[in-house]
Amino acid sequence: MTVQNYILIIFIKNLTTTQIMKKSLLLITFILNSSIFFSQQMPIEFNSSQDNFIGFDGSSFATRNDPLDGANKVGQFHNNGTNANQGFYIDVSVDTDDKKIITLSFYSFDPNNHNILVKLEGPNKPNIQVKETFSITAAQNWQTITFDFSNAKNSADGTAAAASGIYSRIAIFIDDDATTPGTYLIDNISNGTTAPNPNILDVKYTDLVWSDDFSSPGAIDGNKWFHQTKIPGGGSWHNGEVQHYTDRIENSYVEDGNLFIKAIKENEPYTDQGHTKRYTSARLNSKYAFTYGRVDVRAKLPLESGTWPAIWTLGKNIPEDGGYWQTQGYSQSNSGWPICGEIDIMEHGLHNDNEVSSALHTPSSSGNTENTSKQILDDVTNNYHIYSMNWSPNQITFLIDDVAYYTYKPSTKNNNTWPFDTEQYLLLNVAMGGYAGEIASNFTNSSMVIDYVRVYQNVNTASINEDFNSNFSIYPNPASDLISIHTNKLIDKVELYSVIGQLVLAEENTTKRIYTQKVKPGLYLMKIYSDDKITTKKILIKK
Ligand SMILES: [Ca+2]
Ligand SMILES: [Ca+2]
Repeated sequence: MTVQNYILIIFIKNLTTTQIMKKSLLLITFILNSSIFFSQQMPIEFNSSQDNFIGFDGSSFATRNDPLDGANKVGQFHNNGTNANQGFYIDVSVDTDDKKIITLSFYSFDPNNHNILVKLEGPNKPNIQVKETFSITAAQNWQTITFDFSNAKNSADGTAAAASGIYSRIAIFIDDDATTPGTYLIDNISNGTTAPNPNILDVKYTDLVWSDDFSSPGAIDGNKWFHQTKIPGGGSWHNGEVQHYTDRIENSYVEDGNLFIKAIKENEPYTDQGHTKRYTSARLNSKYAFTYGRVDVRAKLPLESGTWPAIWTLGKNIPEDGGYWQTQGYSQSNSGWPICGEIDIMEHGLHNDNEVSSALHTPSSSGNTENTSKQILDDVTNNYHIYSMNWSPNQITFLIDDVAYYTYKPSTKNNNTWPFDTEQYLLLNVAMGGYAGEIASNFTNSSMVIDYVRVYQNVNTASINEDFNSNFSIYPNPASDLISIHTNKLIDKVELYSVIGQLVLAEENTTKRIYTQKVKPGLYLMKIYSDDKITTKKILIKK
């Protein structure tokens, strides 16, 4: 390449950039519209703030509790009666190719006859509608109304028009053609598709990369575990806990294939680091840290009042004086808790007996326990349960006995909501008192008993990569309103980029159908994220 040609290319690039700048405002508006549009799927259950209808011509919408079930959220639809065509709409993707029946649950406070007209709108096709007139079987109760869109009518001229393809908006008219004021409730607007399971694992980690099965009796394995014993400043552990953590074999040892972390009420108060305490226990740090993967811990738990067993992780960069990774030089002064991130795989002692909890601590929750869920189990002291955490780049899912029960997946991931793209290490401990409450006066000792700790990742990526691209095909190509992805892999995320590198569409579901009605014609690159890997496909959108 000559210098002159080089300059010419820079000139062309600059020109293109200027043109892009002029269009950027339009493009951003387009992207925002797209993301709002594509985020909404059937069924509409009014549990999300996105399930928000817009009333027009004197109608108004709100969400409220179901009068018959306070735990259920429903939509409240109000007509003020000033206009015979008043109604409500929501932008939602409705695919009518497979299923042409729409049902909704309707609740009337009055016993009168009503009609409901449901209209499906565009894009780029005639609006169609179905109107059902019905009597109220029982006032102040729910009944299901069914709309068959294989016998729909063209909204413009009333001719027969069966639904086909994907519609982008549902409009609902209650007492269409009448100026009847009234307030009604609607729930479960469905076309037979099921809501995606929020707890589905997006990545399955299968390669054992680190573990301890606790098969050698005696002291814990010092190659794998570190005794964290140094008291934080002030002479007490956090949260008002009353124990010393020690490296004595009385407080942590391996026996019968299990690790015992034993909290003890000492006969003679125990003095360490100049502080005398009545209770001792152990707090282990793993000498292994990792980013993403699955952790399985099979354990039995102490249940006595005031005991607080925990299986959890902290960021390796936490500046905690006396923590293993701090002693190894990894501490960063600007990564104090909760900036370092904390993943609580299992805690017991904070709720009812046999009620365990999982939680995340991040800067966005100011360290508070906002992102949390709990489960009541069967006899956590005498029965082993497997406490697991599945941590991918997209979500952290908690499982008990291989059943997923809680997923943390913030829609916006940044340092505040998601300090989880760097290494975390494991902690195992039994605290006493503090948030776990008063210790019973007759407490003597009690143990968390751990059969194994296992960490899985996907390490055999080299062999997978060769075949990885061939696991995915997209069709049709060129595409118009819909791109289907053929694969038997789980999909974490799909992104569509224009040839100038602008993100025009992102889908974080595990969907294999990508709706592109609002994507302009042109050549695009589709990035498919799966199993921590990315494959890129070219796709032409034609209209
Ligand atoms: Ca509902
Ligand atoms: Ca074992």
